[in-house]
Amino acid sequence: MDNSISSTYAYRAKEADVWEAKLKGALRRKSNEHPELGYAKITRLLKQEGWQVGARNVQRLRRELFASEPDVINPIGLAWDERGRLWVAETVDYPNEMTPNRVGNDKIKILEDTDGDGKCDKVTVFAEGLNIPTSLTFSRGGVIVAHVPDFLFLKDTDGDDKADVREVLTTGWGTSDTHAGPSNLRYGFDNWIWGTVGYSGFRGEVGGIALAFKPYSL
Ligand SMILES: [Ca+2]
Ligand SMILES: [Ca+2]
Repeated sequence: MDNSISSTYAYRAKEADVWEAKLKGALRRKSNEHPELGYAKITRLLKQEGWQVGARNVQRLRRELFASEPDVINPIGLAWDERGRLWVAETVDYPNEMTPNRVGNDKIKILEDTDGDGKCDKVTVFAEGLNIPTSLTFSRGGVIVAHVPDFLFLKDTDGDDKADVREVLTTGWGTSDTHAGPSNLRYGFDNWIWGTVGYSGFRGEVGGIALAFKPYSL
């Protein structure tokens, strides 16, 4: 789902590590039994015995519920941070309650598993009063939030996990239809923020460069 490790993933990955250690042991034993065989034939023998060689995490991971109502309501965008906490853009205003002053009932929450059982047990409201935030991604110690017509930068500077910086990074994202705005923001390996936008389009500036996406033109 995402480019970082979730609490649930990390929790279940411990099982995968144990399983991998057992597989390595089986590989050693089988190699000792058949020192004349190379790795490919050894793994073929192990597969005949039921070992899933080369299919480690895909085979061993499974999905489990991390959080649900009332801790989180109508999540529309998710991002896991480096501490295994889930940041959620939640919107009860979506899709029909877009406000002219862009103040509403929506929040950015931090959902945290503090006791290692893989389930959220702590909820912190990072930002509130938002109105239909549609995505978020981490950048420069804070989060970039798609909040049409703007992209906002929200950051906590005093350690209470509540945003005290709010800046408008770009503006110009179309507001004609809340279903068709910017979404799926991702911090790319190339240091660019990647995302999608639907037919609500964009006309504005990014990094000082004038840009437009359909239905608009420059
Ligand atoms: Ca927990
Ligand atoms: Ca703060």
